[in-house]
Order: sequence, then C-alpha cells, then structure tokens
Amino acid sequence: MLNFKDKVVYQIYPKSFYDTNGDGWGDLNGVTAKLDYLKELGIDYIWLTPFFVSPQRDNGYDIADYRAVDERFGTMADFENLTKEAEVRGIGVMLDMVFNHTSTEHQWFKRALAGEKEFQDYYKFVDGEPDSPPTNWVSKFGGNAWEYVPSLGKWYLHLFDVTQADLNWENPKVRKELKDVVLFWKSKGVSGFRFDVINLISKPDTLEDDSQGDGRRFYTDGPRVHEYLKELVADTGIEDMITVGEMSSTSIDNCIKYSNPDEKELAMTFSFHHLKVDYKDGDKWSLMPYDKISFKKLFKDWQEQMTAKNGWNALFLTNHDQPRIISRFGNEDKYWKESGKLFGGLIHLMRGTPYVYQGEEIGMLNTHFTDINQYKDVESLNYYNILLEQGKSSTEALDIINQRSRDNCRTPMQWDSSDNDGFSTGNPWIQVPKFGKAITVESQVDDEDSILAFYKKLIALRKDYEIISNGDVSFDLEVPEQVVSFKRSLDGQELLVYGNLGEDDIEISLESDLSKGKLLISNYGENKVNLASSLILRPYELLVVII
Ligand code: TEU
Ligand code: CA
Repeated sequence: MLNFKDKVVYQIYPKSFYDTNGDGWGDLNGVTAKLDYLKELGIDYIWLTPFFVSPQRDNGYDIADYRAVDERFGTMADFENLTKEAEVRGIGVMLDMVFNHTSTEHQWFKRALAGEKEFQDYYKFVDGEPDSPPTNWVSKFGGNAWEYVPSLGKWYLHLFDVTQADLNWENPKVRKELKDVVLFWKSKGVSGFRFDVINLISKPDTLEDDSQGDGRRFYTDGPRVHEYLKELVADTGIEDMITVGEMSSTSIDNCIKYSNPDEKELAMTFSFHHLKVDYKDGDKWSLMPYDKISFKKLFKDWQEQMTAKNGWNALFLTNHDQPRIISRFGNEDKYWKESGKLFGGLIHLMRGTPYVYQGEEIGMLNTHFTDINQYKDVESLNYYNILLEQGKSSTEALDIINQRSRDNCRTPMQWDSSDNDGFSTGNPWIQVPKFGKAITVESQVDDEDSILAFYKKLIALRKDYEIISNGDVSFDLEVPEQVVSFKRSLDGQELLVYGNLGEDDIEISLESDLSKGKLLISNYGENKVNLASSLILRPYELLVVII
C-alpha cells in the first residue's frame, strides 16, 4: 500500500475552473493552464469531477460515454496533455468514476429501451403497472425513485435524477464493463480514482416499501458492497493507487472496512454526517443554526474510531455538493478571513487526507442569487418547486435554496479583477456572484496574511511534521460549546489544536502548560499570541501549539 498520509488533494470542478476558449465553460486546457498555481499551493493530487460525454442534467454525473471527453471540455489529446503536464509538476490526476448509474442517454440504456433483454439486465428494471411503483423509495433529488416505461411495461430505479438510471451490479457483465472503464483510464496514466456514491451499488434481492424512511436503509452499504469493491479493486489492480469512495449515509464500521488496508478495498472514505448538523430533523431543506456539540462529537467519533481500527478518513468541509463553509458556519463579513482560516486549519490538522475544494483556499462565498432562475442545479430547481408545493412563499423557498443549493460552490473560480473574475471572456454557464469585496487569487497571491497564504502553510506543515500526517488523535469534549479542542500525539510529542467556533471571546482552562510549547500556526498573527497567559480565544481564533 502506498502511503497517502502526508498528501493533500485539490478538487477541481472543471466546468467552473477556467475557460480557455471563451465559450463560458471551463475546460481541460483551463486546468492545465493553472497547474503552476496548484503546484505553488503545494497540493499532491487533483481530483477532476466528471468531464465525460454527458447531457449534463446533473453536470456530468450523468454519463453517456465513460471513455470519451465531452467536447465542451476539450479532447482526449487535451486530457493526455493535462496528465503529462501535471506529472511534470509532481501532481497526480484522480478521475471521478460514477458507477452507481449511467445517463439514460448511455448506449446501454438506449438498447434496453429498444427492447434488448441483455441490456435491460444492466439496470434495475421491474415489471409493473403504471400506477404502482415497485416501492415507495424516494429519489435523492425529490419524488419517487422509480420511473415507468410504458413501451416496456416496466419500471426502472433511479436513486438520483430520472435521467440517471441505477446500474445492476448483481449482473457480472455490468461489473466487467465497469472494471474495463477503470482499466481504460488507468492505462492513460492517471494516479487514482474517486468513486461516486459507491456504497449504494448493492441493492437487496427483495424489494420492499420503507415504512420508516425513504428506502436508503435497504441499499446503503448494501448486502454485497464489500464483495463488489474487493472484486473491482483486485481485478483492476488499483490497490496501490490513491482511491476514495464517496459514502452516502454510511456508518463508521462500514468505513473501517472500506478503508482498512487489510481489506484491500479503498484508500479512504468521504462521509457526510458532520455536514448534516444544520439539517433540522435531518431534512436538508429545513433550516437551523448548526449544532456545534454534534459537529464536534461527530469528529471525535469518526477520528478516534477510524484510527482505532486502522481506517482512514478523507477530510473536508466543502465540495461541489455543499455550500461554502464561511457562508455556512463562519462569518462572511466581520470575520471572513478568521473563519476561513479556522475551518481550513481544523481540517488540515486532523488525522486523514485533506481535500481542498476549488476556491476554498481564497475564501469564496455562497452565490447570494436573488432569482431562482439564476440557479442551474437540478436538485435546487426540483426542491424549489417542492418547497412551493409544501406551501412556502417564493421568498422563503429562495432563502432555503440560497442556503442549501449545491450551486453555492459551483460558481466560477475567482481568479482576478477582470471581467467574470478572470474565469471566462465569454458568457459563463452560471453567473459570477458579485460581492462588496473582491475575493480573488490575484488579490491574495502576494499577501502573506491572506487565506491563500494560510492554506499554503497548512499544506506545507503536513509535510514537515510527521505528527500531523501520522500522529494519533483524541478529542476533548469537556470544553465550552463553542470550543473545539483536539490533540495529536506521536513519540512523546504533542500537538494541541484549539478553535473558537463562536464570535465571543472565550476563556478555557488547560491541562497542559502551553508556555513550554511553541506556537505552530495561528490565524491572529503569530506575534499576537501570548502562550504564558491563561488562554482566551478570540472570535474564530485557531491556536496550534506543539510541545
Ligand atoms: O453525490 C451524492 C450525494 O448523495 C450527495 O452529496 C448529493 O448531492 C446530496 O444527497 C443531495 O442532497 C454524488 C455527487 O457528488 C453529486 O454531484 C451527484 O449529483 C450524485 O452523486 C449523483 O451522481
Ligand atoms: Ca471552454
């Protein structure tokens, strides 16, 4: 097994990263053009979200051809050039494999619709009557998860959009096809893979209604998922590559199995419980301030329990499906810089592999769109209508979408002060938000006190201090609600991390005598911290001491 403990991954949403030909879409050449920027940041891998042929109903997570580059992103030659140029800079490329479903535009699905039995077996087709879906399961994007095809007299399962048909992994031919896709991209010299919602691939043999929920308990971490993953990894020979599985509504026990090297499944897992702490009653579309106690407790459980059984976490607070973290748990105005640095610091100092989502390193914010028509995401548009149907006013519904939409982090990367923030000379596929202050790479790149400079330091620290990449971890919950406190330890050394999630000064009592320690990094300026005094954390202050 290769070791990924001191590595950092940068996630790129190519459609919104950098557009080189002025058509308003970011492209693969745009990623190549910015490799020097990424090299300077210090990251080791880039994960590119899907750029394969797709009708883009779900921005590329609806794939119509796994082996071809969508021409809006460029060509296969562009991809090969990108991989080569990344390698020159010591950056590995990770690709996004969307294997739970295909687009209904995929050849397999089209042939299934045309009546070919062989291809109907590639999907979850079930005979039935038009008015009674096989189960009451709910699609993650809203509505029933089954769609009826009158010409076939059958329903097909789609856990996501109606144009994303779930594949039938129980069919060995499907598993073989998907392994071939991995081998195809592996032969192009990529370094690793991210597997989209990979814990949803194994569906139960008997289909039944869910009287308690939306059906997820039947197919999440399903009956044969570990077997399928082991087979995929063994037959494609990717056990030594960097791999990460996106695990929807999973459990710690399952993630230990997915990521413990002895199991030969994946290198690490993404889990999401810590990003549901502002969902009222677990409902993404019901707003509530985030629950700091649960937030800390979830990190404690996942960090400590994964460590105890040799699992490995992918660390993140944002990605292409989540709102921006400063807008969500921080303060966009008064403490923009402090909160941006605090959340970056917490993630980068934990045990696991940190992921930086494009724009996070400069403190980008949510969209603040004022009209629902500015949104593009299929989930946001579906739920806006569902919220109106539930009786919300258009203002209330827009407010919820503004806070929860996945488009919050899909707006173009803010490079500089030119038109469209330097993303494109054309008309961007989604609007560039306008804020009172310019949040751009250009405005931060030479500023030692910037969020960008802070991320560079965090990434470098992981490489300089083995205690960060490899140390043990334990969380202290016996602290005030707004305080996060955890400790890393290795060979008698200790790294103490304190964060203030709140906007008031807060005093904390300490077990360790910090005056013996050295301040490693702080978001209030290194010379403004007095380690000898009793400790008062200022708003969003992050304090990191090594003893
Ligand atoms: O997301 C899976 C997933 O379950 C979510 O994060 C999803 O966005 C959320 O449940 C909606 O509330 C992955 C991809 O990251 C996402 O972009 C895709 O839309 C989805 O799978 C389907 O491929
Ligand atoms: Ca373009």
